[in-house]
Amino acid sequence: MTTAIEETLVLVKPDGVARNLTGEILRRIEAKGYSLVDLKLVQADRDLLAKHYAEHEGKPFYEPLVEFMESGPVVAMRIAGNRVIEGFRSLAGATDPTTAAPGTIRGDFGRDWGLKVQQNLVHGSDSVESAERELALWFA
Ligand code: RTP
Ligand code: MG
Repeated sequence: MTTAIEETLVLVKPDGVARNLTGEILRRIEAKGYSLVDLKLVQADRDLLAKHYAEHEGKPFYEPLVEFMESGPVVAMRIAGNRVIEGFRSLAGATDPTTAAPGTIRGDFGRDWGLKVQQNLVHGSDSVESAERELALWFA
């Protein structure tokens, strides 16, 4: 496996911040050996979220997702490491917390009681191109 030092955008979504899981999520990222490069607490506005989620515009879950993401502060992190883009997504687990594997952030802390799938604690960029685009948005 070739070495590829990358940077990715991790967001602790409003549910993760409200449930005091920011420290636990960062602990898992650091325990894996990834480095924290930058971090901030952000109350995202619609303009930022519309740009961030542009690829999902028009999908049925788009509006509830944006409403949820603006419902409270998020923690934005710039994280660096070898193959960190794919690596963080495997730490996060499957999108739906009810099917995410135990041992993953969503599998261990995601709740299913009446919550919507968008409340899945974290976001991680899904490609080198997305990471560059999203980091430029959140850390302008
Ligand atoms: P993320 O972008 O947050 O890291 O998550 P992901 O790649 O696993 O999921 P993606 O397909 O990019 O969807 C973005 C976020 O939209 C919400 N979602 N809701 N069917 C639904 O109701 C649905 N599908 C997706 C989730 O919050 C997901 O993380
Ligand atoms: Mg995604």
